[in-house]
Amino acid sequence: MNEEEKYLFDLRGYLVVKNALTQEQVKDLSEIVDEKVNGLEHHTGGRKKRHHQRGSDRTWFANDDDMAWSSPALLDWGGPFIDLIDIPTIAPYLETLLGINYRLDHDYMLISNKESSHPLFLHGGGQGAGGTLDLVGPTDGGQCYYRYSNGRFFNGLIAVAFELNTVSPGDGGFACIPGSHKSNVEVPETCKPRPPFEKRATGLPGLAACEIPDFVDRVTASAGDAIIFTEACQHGTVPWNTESDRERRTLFYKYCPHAVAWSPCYYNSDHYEGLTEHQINILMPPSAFGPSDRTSIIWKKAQAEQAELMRLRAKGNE
Ligand SMILES: O=C(O)CCC(=O)C(=O)O
Repeated sequence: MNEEEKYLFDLRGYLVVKNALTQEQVKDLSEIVDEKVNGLEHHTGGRKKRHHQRGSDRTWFANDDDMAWSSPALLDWGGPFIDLIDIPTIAPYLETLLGINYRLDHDYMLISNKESSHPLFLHGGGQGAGGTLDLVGPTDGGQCYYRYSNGRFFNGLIAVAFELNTVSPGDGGFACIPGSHKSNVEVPETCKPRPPFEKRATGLPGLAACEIPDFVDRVTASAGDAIIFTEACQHGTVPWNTESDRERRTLFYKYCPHAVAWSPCYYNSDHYEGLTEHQINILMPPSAFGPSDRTSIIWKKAQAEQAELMRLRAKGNE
């Protein structure tokens, strides 16, 4: 991360990393998304509708009988999705913004197209500015933080958003209030799109594209670019322009310092094949000790016990 990028990240709370993915990676990932998304089509009222999300913040299971740690994740799609855990074009940014012991907390995919045009819901916000409107604002214990001191960045959560298709001006997509990661004042009334989480119902109004204030940056990117942002920066999704023939396909990989956890579910590195030592460390559950020998013994044991349980259950079902 060069000096200009450090300056801009501190100033605005986000950066666009050009060509974070090679065109070959974009192609490989897109082909898998095509295959999986078609498989996920479901019917609503006689009309075929595409699921817009896969993976999750890992706060829910796909099935009631899912085992612990098996909440939906993009990593389950394997291959190039596993590679993204730790790629050389992104790793130096994560090290600078989070320190060397960072972990992947959760991942998900967002697809926007002609059929999906949700209102803007801004969330996040440094210094508690997200307030009670934030998803985890009332409960996060201050983990949505941004700080720079003694020449180091400190972030409670860093999102890496890989764009698989180009997002041009006017399309919609990622947007944020630059600098809001350092603001001390709550988001203005004009940007309060939804009531508190517990009072939400579907279809509540947010901000339509035409109502979005000028101080919100609508960020464009080319296929293969990655938008890196701190969750402390107020951000959200601008409704997709239904006139656009393009589809937005974004893969989010969200990282935090090793001692921090957002998701109540952890990855189980046994579920994925061919991981490097560094990838295993990045998937480790949280602790203030980082991926040390002491902590890995504990998690290896937990994973071995889960494997044994799966084996016994499978045997019981024979
Ligand atoms: O890129 C976007 O559409 C925003 C996604 C978002 O709000 C989030 O991941 O928290």
